[in-house]
Amino acid sequence: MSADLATLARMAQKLRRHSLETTAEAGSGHPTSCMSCAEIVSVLFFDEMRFDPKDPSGRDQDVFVLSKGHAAPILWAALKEAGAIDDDLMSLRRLGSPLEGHPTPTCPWVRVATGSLGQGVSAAAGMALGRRLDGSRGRVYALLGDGEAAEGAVWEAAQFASFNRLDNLCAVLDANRLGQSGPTMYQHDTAVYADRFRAFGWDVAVVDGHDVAALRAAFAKARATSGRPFAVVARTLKGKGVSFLENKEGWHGKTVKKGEELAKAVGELGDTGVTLSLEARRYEPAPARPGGEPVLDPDYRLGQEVATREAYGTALAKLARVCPDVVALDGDTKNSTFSERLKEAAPERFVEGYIAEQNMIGVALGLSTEGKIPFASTFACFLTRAYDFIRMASYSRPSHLVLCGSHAGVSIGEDGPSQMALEDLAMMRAIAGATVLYPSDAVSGERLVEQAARTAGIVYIRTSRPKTKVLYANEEYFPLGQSKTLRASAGDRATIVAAGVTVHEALAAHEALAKQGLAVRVIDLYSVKPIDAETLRKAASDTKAIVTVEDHSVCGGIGEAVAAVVAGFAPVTTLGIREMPRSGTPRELLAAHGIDAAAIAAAVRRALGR
Ligand SMILES: Cc1ncc(C[n+]2csc(CCOP(=O)(O)OP(=O)(O)O)c2C)c(N)n1
Repeated sequence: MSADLATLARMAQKLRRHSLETTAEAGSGHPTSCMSCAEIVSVLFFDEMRFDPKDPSGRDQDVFVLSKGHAAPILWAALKEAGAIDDDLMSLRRLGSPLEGHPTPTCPWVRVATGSLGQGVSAAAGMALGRRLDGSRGRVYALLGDGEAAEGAVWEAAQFASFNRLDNLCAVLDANRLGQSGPTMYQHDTAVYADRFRAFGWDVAVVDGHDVAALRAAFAKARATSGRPFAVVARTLKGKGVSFLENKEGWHGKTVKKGEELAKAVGELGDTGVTLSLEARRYEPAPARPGGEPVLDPDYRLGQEVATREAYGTALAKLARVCPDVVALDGDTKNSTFSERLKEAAPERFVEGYIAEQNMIGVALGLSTEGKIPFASTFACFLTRAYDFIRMASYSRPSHLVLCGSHAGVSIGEDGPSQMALEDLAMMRAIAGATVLYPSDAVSGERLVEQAARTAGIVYIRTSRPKTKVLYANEEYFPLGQSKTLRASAGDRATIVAAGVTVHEALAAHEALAKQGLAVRVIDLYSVKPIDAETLRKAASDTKAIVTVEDHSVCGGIGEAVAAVVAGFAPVTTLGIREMPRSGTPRELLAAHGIDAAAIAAAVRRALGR
């Protein structure tokens, strides 16, 4: 049963009171950003959304994404008032409390971490898409700020949602006129936002965001809209309800002082004694999802020439056949990354993200919260522009989120530096909890795709453009945190650690050095993170020198990863990209940057003083 309008309005005042009191207690936070959206949150949680307050992970119910994550206190207040959490609201921002400064899934009602503005609508679109794929009826609501709407990614998401006809998605824009350090671009000109959403293919209602009846009517209209997403543009006042805060500059991220100031603010809110008990409201159950084990069977011949990017696509298509939860996304590079092979195998599970990488990662994250195993691919260099989305995704602790970056390094050749990923290993290694994989041949490529589907959290797979020889038998396994020692003997004087294309250069260097009577060990570091510290340390104590070689910047890549684990055991020489690359053939570039077989052999001799 829905609450009456007067009760919803009083609940909004109560949510304001909680926001003021909890932030005052914490001594930090954003009460005025909560106060502008109090009616929006009240109407959503206590009238519009269907959910079971006892079941945060339940399917078949509506979900809420607080894109303007700094308004976390009002989310905690609404959840508490709804009976969905029993945490002490006064523990806001205290170490150990799930009620953090910005939402994270430490609170089970939070599906994606927010607080880096401009990301919530992408994640919400991914959730909406996942629901459609599953035939589940739950709707998705995302609340964003007007200042936040200056982020380009918001409009990437808007475009994606209408293109994909996500009519189960509703965005609410809390247009309170003020940002952090001053007024927002368009202040209270709500027509600008409405026009923008319409231009991006959404249906829109512009409302007074403090009028609960108008909000209820807008949400009803949104629910009744089919074929396109719906935006509620709500004109509001920051700090609404308290005379010395309302619509005033200089109060963003500031709390009122406990004592007299807080008492005055709370006094102005009037009656806040309302309580509401929410009954569980959910949709009829969606069809059960069929399961499937990610088991692959590579089918390659030793010595066959196959690019790892192609092996990725082949593996992905096979995976889609055995695993119904696997979904692929790509940023208009599917014919280069070979993710198009999944599209051929299971077209309904291929999501074209077009050239909007930030949104693609946000959508992939949203899909993962719906139980999907998303594989998102593009040229590795273009993932760098989505790094903030990747960073935030790690705080969302996704069950699965696989990213594949193809065209790694200078070995792409003629296209030149704009298309070469030279920073991706550094970037992905730095993500807490991420797994970083780097196949050198088609078999390891396929096996690492299999591993990625089984591995929780963010997994990065780095693939290469040139064809490389198959090195491994089809039966070979590639466990995380291990490596493959491809050449070893009791008389090894040095160890070469390589990955991807440089494994093949290292093997050629091994041969050349052997002809000169110098035995060297060769290690394929396919699991860059977690790293095989044991094998590396043994090699470092068995041999006199370690030479690492990578088609990546020497900063933050394999060399530094290896050096960190063998420090104190053996000296490390790192070969990698140190200078700005140019166009050229792959061969020329490997040589020019000192990472081909000849350069490796020379580095080994130097390291051994020969
Ligand atoms: C990407 C990003 N840039 C900057 C910030 C810092 N910041 C936090 S809140 C805020 C202002 C937000 O304004 P608006 O979206 O209008 O939200 P309001 O607080 O007014 O509701 C800023 C700049 C951030 N969190 N994320």
